[in-house]
This record gives sequence, C-alpha cells and structure tokens, in this order.
Amino acid sequence: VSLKTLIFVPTYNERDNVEPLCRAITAYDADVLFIDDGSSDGTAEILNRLALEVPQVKVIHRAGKLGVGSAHFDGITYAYRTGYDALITMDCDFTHPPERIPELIKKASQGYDIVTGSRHLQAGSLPGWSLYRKVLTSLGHLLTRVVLGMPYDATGAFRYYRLTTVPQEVFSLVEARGYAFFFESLYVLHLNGFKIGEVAIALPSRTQGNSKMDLSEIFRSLRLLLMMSYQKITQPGRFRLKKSA
Ligand SMILES: Nc1nc2c(ncn2[C@@H]2O[C@H](COP(=O)(O)OP(=O)(O)OP(=O)(O)O)[C@@H](O)[C@H]2O)c(=O)[nH]1
Ligand SMILES: [Mg+2]
Repeated sequence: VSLKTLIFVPTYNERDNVEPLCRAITAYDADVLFIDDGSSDGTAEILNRLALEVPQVKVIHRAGKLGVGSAHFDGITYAYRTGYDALITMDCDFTHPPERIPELIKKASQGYDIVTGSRHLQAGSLPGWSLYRKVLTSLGHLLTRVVLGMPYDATGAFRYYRLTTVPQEVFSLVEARGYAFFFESLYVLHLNGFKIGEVAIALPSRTQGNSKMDLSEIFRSLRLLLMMSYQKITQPGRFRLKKSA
C-alpha cells in the first residue's frame, strides 16, 4: 500500500516554470498543492487553469508575498489537516529535479522521518552559479554546521517529511517565515530526535524567471541564526517538544 502523498510547491512569479513543473510532478502518484502569493506575472491564472484541468492539482492564493517559509508552513499545515501520510516540498524553478522525487521516497522508506536534498555530498553540485551564490551557499552550510551543530544541507527546500511519524506540533516551534524557515525547521527536527536522511543533488541555477533571494533575506537569516545559538543556551526548551503527560 503506497502512502498518501502530497507534493507542495510555493510560487511567486514563475510564469514560465509553473506549467512544465506541474506536468512533470503530476506524473507521480501524488496530489499537488501550489501556494501562490499574488504573483503579478500571470502565474496565478495559469495555476487556476491547471487546477481545473488536472484533478490532483489544488491551488491556494494568498493576498500578498508573505515569504517562502510562510508558504511552506501553510503547505505543511494543509498536508496534516488534509490527512496526508507524506509531504514532498520543492521549488518551482526546476532547480529541484522532478525526476529525483523517487529517490527521496526510496531514502525515506529506509527508515528516515525526513529526507533532504543535499548539495554538499558531491563536488561540482552547483553548476552555472555565480561565485557570489556559491560562497553564500557554502557559508550557510558552514554556519549551520558550526552554530547549530547539524551536518545536513539545511537551507534547501527539496524535502520529504513523513507525517505519520513527525507530529505536527514540531512545526509550531519554528518561528521563521522567510528563508530561515528551512534551517530552523531542520534544526527543530534534528534536536527532537527525528531521523534525517540525505540524497545528493546537483542544484543547477534557474534558467527562467528571477530570484527572490535578496540581501535583506540574508541578513534576516544571519540574525536568526545568532538568535538561535543564543536561545540554545538561555532557553533550552525553546526548540523542544513538550513531553506529553
Ligand atoms: N508563495 C511564495 N513563494 C515564494 C516566495 N518567495 C519565493 N517563492 C517561491 O519559492 C521557491 C524558491 O524561490 P527562489 O526565488 O527560487 O529562491 P532561490 O532558489 O533561493 O533563488 P534562485 O533559484 O536563484 O532564484 C520558488 O518556487 C519561488 O517561486 C513567497 O514569498 N511566497
Ligand atoms: Mg531557486
């Protein structure tokens, strides 16, 4: 019996990517949820048409750009509320290859609660990236290793969550709603003892559309990382699930 699986994709101005991505992922035995944050480039209209055409596709429109982490939080909440057993999350810009989805699932079946795509398991996994982005990604990886003590690639969104073993309350410990959502959520999962697996991915740079990653996101992430390392010491319970009585 296969697990009831949802694939979640956040979108913001992904006009040229959204339909081909949707076609690629609906090839799998899974439902698909898009959360669009008021894209102004026609993405929202394309999604509405796809939701009418393809029975397994669902779209949620939010009023404005609330942040990529906020979209993931809502996607995760939706998956629990709607009764899915497993959730796969990925970007819309084809940087997370749809054809690698079976590998995430296979890895998860080996006894992992969470599986993440890692760019750091093999050399040369950032083809076509600017030096700036390569440095940024490596720095993020170094900091999450040193500050949070996690060996994983914690800043990516290509993930599998097993919802039957990870209780939903874990995610209410995650406060970030921007990019920092990714490393904060993985840290909370790691600290609460959930088993995290990795599959090696190469991350090509996007070919269509524009990046939504900017300097203010980087500074916010750095600030949160410092906050987290401080709270780790001053508020030891901050990231931990309360033991149920
Ligand atoms: N719903 C929603 N989606 C977002 C938001 N910001 C980014 N996204 C989507 O989240 C995914 C990741 O965003 P990207 O812009 O690709 O970020 P990145 O991968 O760090 O940067 P590049 O690949 O260089 O563009 C994409 O599918 C975006 O469309 C947001 O505020 N709300
Ligand atoms: Mg991207």
